[in-house]
Amino acid sequence: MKFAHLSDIHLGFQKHEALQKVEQQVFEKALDECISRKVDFILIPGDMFHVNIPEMRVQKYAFAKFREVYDAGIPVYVVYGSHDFSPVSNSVIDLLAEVGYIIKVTKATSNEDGTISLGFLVDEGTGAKIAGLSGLKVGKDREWYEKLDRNGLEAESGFKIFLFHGGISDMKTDSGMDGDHMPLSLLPKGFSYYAGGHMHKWNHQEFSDYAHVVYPGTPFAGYHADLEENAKGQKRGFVLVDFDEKVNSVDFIELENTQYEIIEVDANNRKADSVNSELVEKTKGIDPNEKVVIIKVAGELTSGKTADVDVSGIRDSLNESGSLVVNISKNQLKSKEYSITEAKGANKEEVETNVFAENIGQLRFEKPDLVGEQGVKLAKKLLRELGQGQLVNEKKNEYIPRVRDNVLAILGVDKDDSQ
Ligand SMILES: [Mn+2]
Repeated sequence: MKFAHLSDIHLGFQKHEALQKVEQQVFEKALDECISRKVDFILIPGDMFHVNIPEMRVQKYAFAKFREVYDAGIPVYVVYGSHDFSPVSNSVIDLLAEVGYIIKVTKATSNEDGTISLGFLVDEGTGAKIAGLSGLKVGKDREWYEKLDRNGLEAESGFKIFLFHGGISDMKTDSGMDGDHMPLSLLPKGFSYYAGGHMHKWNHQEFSDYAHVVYPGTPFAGYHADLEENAKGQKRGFVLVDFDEKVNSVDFIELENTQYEIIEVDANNRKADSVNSELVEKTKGIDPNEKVVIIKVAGELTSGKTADVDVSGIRDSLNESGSLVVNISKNQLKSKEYSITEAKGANKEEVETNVFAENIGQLRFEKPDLVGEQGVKLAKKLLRELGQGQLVNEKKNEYIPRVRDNVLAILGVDKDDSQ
């Protein structure tokens, strides 16, 4: 007998059309694999969707695929994740459960003494007993697990699977995106398999009272950092488990997603010009066609502004060379000469004025309007204008020129000069 374990699919996460396609393809490939390998059931412990109600495009292909799985007679057991759950509203998972394509595992009852009991669900085809807890928003999980009546769960005999969504400190990896963790000891002991969700990297470990604790990780990407990991060679896929009275094997089934190139530039103690030329040089050295290109510039420039590291030209040339998507990260780029000093104030207005006043001294401009008190006034005017939202009934192609023209007027720049 065998089952598949998938998690953190995050359907609907991708915003770029090319990546949305990959996201859908990987998901469909994973479930096609489950069908063709004739698994007895599928486990999905959370974050199947990136939000509780994803856009209709995503719901449509998810329903179509789960319908195929249903028609193949394969039950799908799920618990909620932290992303596809909402405490105040329904989730698309509720709809999938309502039509019978998936089965929600959590059968919790609160006892008078404040503890929580969990019931088992028995998979008809195999007799496997399944219990589990959904992931909740940060901090709440632990409370639930602390109240959990573990004795009842541990006393049950047979082949038992525990589904959970959350980080386990004993399983911690180097990845910084893991968030909150709880100790493994909060989970009931003696289960045959612990099907985890939440951590985005494939991880399988064995402990004395916890036979197999497994995270398949995301099959593609559910955070921006996942794409970067992929570019660096992180394998993605799902887990296939062979079992009878106990687990016989746990295999990682790799799924291809897309191709990547990553360019990293260390800007530490350098000038923007030299960083720019390294970027151009490194860009020439890659073949971006049909690939996701990730560019990371980090470190502290000796002088100039971080905006002097100019990536727009590189983005254009990569796009022209047929790259699928260009992701540029300058979040960790700083400059020694120009760094924003924090400032305090009694209200928003005062904070803004003080931030500008504190920092404007760093600018070296000839024009008197751009420095000193005049400069602060101008900056505040610009901020007010740029902070304006789109009006009701205003189209984007009306909104953008409106704000742009007003800003140019404030700067005293002729509209035609700026083209
Ligand atoms: Mn996740």
